Amino acid sequence: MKQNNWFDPFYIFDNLSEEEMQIQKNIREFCDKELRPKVVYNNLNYKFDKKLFQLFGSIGVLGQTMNSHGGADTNNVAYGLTAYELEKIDSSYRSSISVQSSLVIHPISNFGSEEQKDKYLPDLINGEKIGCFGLTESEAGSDPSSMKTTYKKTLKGYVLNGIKNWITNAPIADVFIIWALSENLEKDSIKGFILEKSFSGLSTSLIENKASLKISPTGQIMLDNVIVPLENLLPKTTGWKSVFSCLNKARYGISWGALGAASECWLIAKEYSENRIMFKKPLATKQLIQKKLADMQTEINIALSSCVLTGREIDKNNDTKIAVSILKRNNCKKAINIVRNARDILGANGLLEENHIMRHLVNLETVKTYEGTEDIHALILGSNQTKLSAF
Ligand code: TGC
Ligand code: FAD
Repeated sequence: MKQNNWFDPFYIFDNLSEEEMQIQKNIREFCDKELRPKVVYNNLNYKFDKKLFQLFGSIGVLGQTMNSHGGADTNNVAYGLTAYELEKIDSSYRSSISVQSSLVIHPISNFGSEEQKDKYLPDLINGEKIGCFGLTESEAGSDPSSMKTTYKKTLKGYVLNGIKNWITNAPIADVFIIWALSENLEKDSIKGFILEKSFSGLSTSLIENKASLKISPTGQIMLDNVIVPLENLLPKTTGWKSVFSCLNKARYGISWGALGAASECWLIAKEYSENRIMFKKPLATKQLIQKKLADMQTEINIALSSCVLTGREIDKNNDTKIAVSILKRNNCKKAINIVRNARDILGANGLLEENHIMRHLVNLETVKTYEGTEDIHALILGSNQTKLSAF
């Protein structure tokens, strides 16, 4: 009989395959060496080093489930574990690999032509090129179909006009996946395009003073009569479900990542409470503190189990979009509560940057918002159950 392990009561990590365990170990070592020592400084200074993408590429975490063009060909549980380890350090790092893998490499590999795949995927996978995904606009967030960005067909290709807002990596990107509607803004006319930084009429700006996800550069993309060659249309998109297939993949990674942030803060709070003497005894001897730790352990482990189950179903190519909505909504909500309680256990010390918790807390405000807010996922689940839309 295996011995009970307080950290892994369901034997989740114990039951991973050898390869999954090795990948998790490698990513954890990479994070401890390359990311953890600089994260507090980089966060205070809004600093994202572009060269990190080459490092991410070299350890195989960009497009890691791809089995061509240099992808590491891992399964989806390994991809989840990668997101979990990266977000233990900071949600910004997980965001950068999520966007590149799920929102840039995935649409090119699934909806692109062979020429597009050969041209763009190798450099996106090895980290030489940085990608971004432009769906959201100032007045089209939860409802992207209200977008105003348009394409117009010409003899040579397409002309794009519009402004995308709140786009991860936009200010540092080389490759832009842009979603646009035809000039009459008909919802079903949605098409995806691959744009390059050098295209005339394309410019970006940085959103300054963002109080959350400070390491990750977020910005706007301005498209002023940008001429996009015919061969840069993503030819195999089939309407909105193609757009949403990218979001499903990103939301799955986010579900694991949020648990990474939560686990990190849980363990920081546990250790602190074991060492902090108050009322002449360690805080960890107090029932109220133990209840908080028990709640953290419970929510994290139940959520992790569901993440593994969902990853296994994705690997079987089963439809998991509802499972992913449940996970994205639940794990972000639970993670933010866990991190808030961890902050509480550290008292005033919980407010210090070097204790990491406040940074995770404010980051999770972004994570809870992007890729469908908590309430939008509630409405997705409600309409799926009742077949009645409440949007
Ligand atoms: P609706 O009419 O329900 O659906 C249109 C078509 O799409 C299909 N579909 C899906 N397919 C695959 N996966 C999903 N999750 C799908 N959801 C819907 C659907 O079956 C239908 O197909 P068909 O064949 O009948 O045409 O679409 P709607 O316009 O009513 O939209 C529904 C809603 C509100 C759920 C959707 O707009 C939504 O998810 N809104 C949230 C917006 C959002 O998540 N934006 C994310 C932007 S990217 C980002 O935030 C990146 S953050 C960086 C990072 O990830 O780290
Ligand atoms: P809104 O849609 O205006 O929602 C505001 C509030 O109203 C929310 O609480 C919401 O739940 C609620 N609400 C909305 N509709 C309803 C309804 N029908 N019923 C009840 N309540 C409702 N987008 C990209 O395309 N690419 C990116 O790379 C990207 N990166 C991002 C990075 C960051 C740091 C952030 C913060 C956002 C990013 N986004 C990106 C945008 C993100 O996807 C949107 O912010 C998100 O979809 C929510 O849209 P919104 O901010 O316009 O909020």
